[in-house]
Amino acid sequence: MTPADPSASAQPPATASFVVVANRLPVDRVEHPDGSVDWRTSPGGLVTAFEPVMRRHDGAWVGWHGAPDEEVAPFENDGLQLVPVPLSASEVEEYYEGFSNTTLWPLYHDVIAAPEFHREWWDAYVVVNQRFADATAAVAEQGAVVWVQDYQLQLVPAMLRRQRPDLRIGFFLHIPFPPTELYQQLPWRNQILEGLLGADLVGFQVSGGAQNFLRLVRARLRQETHRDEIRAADGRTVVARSYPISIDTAGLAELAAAPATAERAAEIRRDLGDPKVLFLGVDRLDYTKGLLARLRAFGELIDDGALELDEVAFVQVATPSRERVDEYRQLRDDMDRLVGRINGDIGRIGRPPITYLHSSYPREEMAALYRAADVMVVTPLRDGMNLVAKEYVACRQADDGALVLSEFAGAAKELRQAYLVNPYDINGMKDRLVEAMDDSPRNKARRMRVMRRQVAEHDIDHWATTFLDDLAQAQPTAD
Ligand code: ADQ
Repeated sequence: MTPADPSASAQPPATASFVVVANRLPVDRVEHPDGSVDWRTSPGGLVTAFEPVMRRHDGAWVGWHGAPDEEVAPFENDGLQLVPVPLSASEVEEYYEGFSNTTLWPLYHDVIAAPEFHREWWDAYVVVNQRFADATAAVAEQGAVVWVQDYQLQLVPAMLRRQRPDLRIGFFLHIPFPPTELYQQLPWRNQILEGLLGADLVGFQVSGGAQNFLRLVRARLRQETHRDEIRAADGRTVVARSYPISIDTAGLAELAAAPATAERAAEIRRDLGDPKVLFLGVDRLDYTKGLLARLRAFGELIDDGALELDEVAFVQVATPSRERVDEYRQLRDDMDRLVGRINGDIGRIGRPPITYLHSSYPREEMAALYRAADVMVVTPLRDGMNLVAKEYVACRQADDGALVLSEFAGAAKELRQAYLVNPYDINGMKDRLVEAMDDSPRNKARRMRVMRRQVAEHDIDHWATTFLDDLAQAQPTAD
């Protein structure tokens, strides 16, 4: 590996009393024409959530910086201590694209795509998890609080505890934790459960995930549980509980209310030919998001005459992701074909029914899109939470607009007043889209008001604070 010199000048942190551990650091590298390297904080919920805590304590963030085969020394960016963990190109393939995204991701999302099990991917997963644990152990001071994030790092809690029994360790899973029958397919099912049990507190998006985990711990590891508590083999108590993640509601609402956002929203509608009803989808291009069925339902509604081509438009934003994984390339081709067919078959000059966009947008543009849309369509086949649904709600200060939401998104547990759909039922989805569009303004306002209150009261800060408060209550750590 070649060393890269980060532009930041700060000294690496010797110790930190609060450490976030995630696959990726919250920064992207920017290379200037003169060859110098800079880092830009990547916008995202997690940075927003952790920043205040990291600033209050001597916080550090441990994660991969995004480029393979390269060592980067710890550095400071925007006041955050960042500790890069190196990955070789073959580790990116085997640990990240392989075990994380081709084994665990589909397995944890109801095996919508078939998970692949390869022993060498597992080996890489173990090696990389150990490296993350080592880097964390080196940066955490005595008795520090460590918060490990997501499915790429499920072995880190136990690896870390072995080296550092003095730490308070929390783990949060951003994706669903699968039903026991599916989970048991995993050849390394016990190792992962044991890895997670290294934490004092294991957090899930919804209570169903915590229940699945508790059942597996009882059945597979024969450990006693009482409500949400597990008596671990070493005598510790581990708590498994749900903490539904959320968004920076106030920040987004403020942005949505800005006059410039309103103007941009009006401009978007004008550019689309001023449709009477604008449908919007915003997703990563991922097979879990239910993109194909949703667009098929919309196309059929026009075909059936239930929607008038001249009166409606569908904007689907789908940012490509994980493009080196086969299933994702396949989905991209399938989407190209489907959108092409629908637009080709039923569109007219100046009236393509679907506007399909791959771009990534700044927050301002996202807020304008949410403000412009009459019906937000969020129809994943399975989703840990789905922040897009919450973002849309946060932007609807006039309590207008309608959210069509899959029952299989974690967000459906909180946003009960959405127009809920089973995304596998295309006819049902068609009915719900029409209902959401045609419902009276009064009904829409009633639904939106309740959802907006929910998202205002349960924002990202509430999520982080609740988790960390519960972690602080965890049994006292060893000296
Ligand atoms: P994701 O699967 O990535 O997250 P989601 O929760 O919807 O899904 O978050 C996507 C985020 O990316 C949203 O904040 C959205 O605004 C943003 N985004 C999407 N497309 C964009 C674009 N083109 N330009 C700019 N921003 C865009 C995983 C889990 C989810 C869980 C989250 C958080 O799969 O279930 O909600 O983590 O825990």
